[in-house]
Amino acid sequence: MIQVYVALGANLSQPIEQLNNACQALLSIAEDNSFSISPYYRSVPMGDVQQPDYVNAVAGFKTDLAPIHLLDALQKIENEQGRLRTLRWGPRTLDLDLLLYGNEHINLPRLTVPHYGMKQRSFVLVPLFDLTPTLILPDKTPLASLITDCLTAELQQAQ
Ligand code: A4P
Ligand code: MG
Repeated sequence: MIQVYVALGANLSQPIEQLNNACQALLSIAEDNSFSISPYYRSVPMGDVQQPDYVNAVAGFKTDLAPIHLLDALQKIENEQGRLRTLRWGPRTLDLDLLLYGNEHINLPRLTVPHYGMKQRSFVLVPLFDLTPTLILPDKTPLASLITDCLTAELQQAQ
């Protein structure tokens, strides 16, 4: 059984309800008693598209599903909650990104793990830290140091 982490994001059609529904669906694919969910955070949209604020969270659970089957299951949940794929980085009812699959590095045409953007996104790092503050990423970076880097990157040096 593998410990996995999934990022949840929504900014359309009652985002909090979207996340609540997604949790129910994820619970049904998680091994018994392994599911946990971070607090929900409101975050400003990343990227240039004008769109409503997001609600973001991270879920952790254990699974026997192979990586690509887990991705299939996540995309099925997205589709069931009315996800339309239009604009890249555009608004969505539900986005489920596979952040970590144990300590594995995965490079398949449909799946890159760790998720390519996770190290720069405070709306992913902070809820992940809520679940597992001592986490070390597969490349041996401590999660806590990524959060410090992310904060520092938001400040500009004056001189
Ligand atoms: N894919 C590859 N690796 C993965 C993975 N680890 N997890 C492929 C999930 N999917 C993965 O994703 C496009 C393709 O990525 C999938 O078909 C899958 O095979 P998508 O969900 O269809 O498209 P997308 O989400 O629009 O693209 P992308 O690049 O994944 O967008 P992001 O990075 O998810 O960003 N601002 C805030 N504040 N909060 C947010 O949550 N999210 C986005 C979307 C933009 N701005 C945001 C937020
Ligand atoms: Mg996505």
